[in-house]
Amino acid sequence: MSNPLPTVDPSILAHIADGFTLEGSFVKGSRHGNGLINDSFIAECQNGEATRRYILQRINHHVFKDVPALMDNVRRVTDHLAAVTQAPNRQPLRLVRTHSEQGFLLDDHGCHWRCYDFIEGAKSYDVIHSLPIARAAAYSFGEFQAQLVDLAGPRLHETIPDFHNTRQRFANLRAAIDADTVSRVSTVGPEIEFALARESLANSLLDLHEAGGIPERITHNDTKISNMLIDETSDEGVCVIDFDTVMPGLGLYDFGDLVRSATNPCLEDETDLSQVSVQLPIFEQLVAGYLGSARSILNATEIDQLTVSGRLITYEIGLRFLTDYLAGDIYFRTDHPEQNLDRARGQFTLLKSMESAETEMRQIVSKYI
Ligand code: ADP
Ligand code: GN1
Ligand code: MG
Repeated sequence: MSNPLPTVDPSILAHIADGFTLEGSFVKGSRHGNGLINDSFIAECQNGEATRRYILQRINHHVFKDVPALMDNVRRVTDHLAAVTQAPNRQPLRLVRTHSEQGFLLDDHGCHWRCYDFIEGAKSYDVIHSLPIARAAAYSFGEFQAQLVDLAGPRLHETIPDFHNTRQRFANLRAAIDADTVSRVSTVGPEIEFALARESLANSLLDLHEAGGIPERITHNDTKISNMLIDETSDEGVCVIDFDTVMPGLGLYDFGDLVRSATNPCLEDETDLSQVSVQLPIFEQLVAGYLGSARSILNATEIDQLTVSGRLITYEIGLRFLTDYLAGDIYFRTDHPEQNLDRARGQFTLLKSMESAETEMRQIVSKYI
C-alpha cells in the first residue's frame, strides 16, 4: 500500500537501463533496499569479462512533486562532492547521465527514473549495534555537512516544503484527527494523547532558528542510518546516499535523525516495545563522530542542542507515522495493515526513553565540548 505509482514489472528494467550511459550490456535487474519512498533496483551489466552494477531508482513523484528541481539539486550536490572528496576510502555518489546528458528519464507511464553507480563492498544497516559503525556513520554525515558549506550557486530547491517544520507536522496530526477519514481515531487514544502532550517540543529548534541562534545550512534531512553505506571490511563510512531531501535545513535535523535511527536497537516497526530504548553507548559514539568532522562549522547553540535534536526528530517522525496511519496509510510504504501504527508506537517509546535519559545524554555531550 501507499505507493500509488504503477507496480514495476522487472521486465521493463532492461529498457530503462538502455536510456543511461552504462558500461556493458544489461544482464538482469532485481529489487533492492528497504526505502519507504522510492523503488530501487540493481541493474547488472556485462562488459567483456567484467560485471558492472548500477542502482536504478524510480522516484516517487507523489512525494517529490517537482522532480526536475530535485534532480537539479542532486546533480549540483553530487558534482560538488565529487570535486571536494579527497579521502581514498570515500566514494561519493555518482549520478549516471542519460544518452542526452540528462539526470533522469521518463518511462511510458510518465514516471521518473535515475541511475547511480552501485557502490561495491559496502552495505547499509537498518539497525546497528556496533560502536565503531556508529562513530563512522556520524563522522561521515558530519563530513557531508561540512563539505557542503561552500556549495556554489543559488539556494537549493526545497524538494518537500516544510519537511522538518515540526510545528506544521503537529498541525497535520491535528488535521488528521479532525478528519478521521478512515475512522481510526477512537482506536489510538493513548498515542494521540502522548503526541498532543508534547506540542512544546515541536517548537524547540524552530524557536531558536527564528531567534537567530541556529543558522540555516545545506543539510541532508534524511540521515537515518540506512542512508549511509558502510565499508564491509573496515566499517568506515564510504558513501552518504539518498539525496532527495538535501536542501536548506538545520544541521541538528541531521544529527537528530541519526540519533533517532542509530540509538534504537530495533527496527522501526518493532512490536515488542520492551526492546526499544535509547542506547547510550551508541549515542556517545554519534556525538564523538559527528563533532569529529563537523565541530568547526557548528556554533555553540547547535552543540548545546545535540541532545534535544534526537528527541525532536524522534517526536517528529512519530507524528508523521501516526498522521499517516490516521489518514489511511497514504505516504509511507507499508506491507501490513498496522505497520504505521507500530512505527509510531516505536518512535514514541524511543522518545520516552530519551526523556528519561536526558541527564545522561547531556553529560555525554558535555564530555565532548
Ligand atoms: P529510498 O529513498 O527509497 O530510501 P535510497 O536511495 O535510500 O532510496 O536507496 C534504497 C537502498 O538502496 C539503500 O538503503 C541502499 O541499501 C541501496 N542503495 C542506494 N543507492 C546505492 C548505491 N549507489 N550503491 C549501493 N547501494 C545503494
Ligand atoms: C523515509 O526514503 P527513506 O526510506 O530513506 C522518509 C523519511 C523518514 C523515514 C522513516 C522523503 O525515508 O523522512 O524519516 O522514511 N523520507 C521522506 O523511515 O519522507
Ligand atoms: Mg533511503
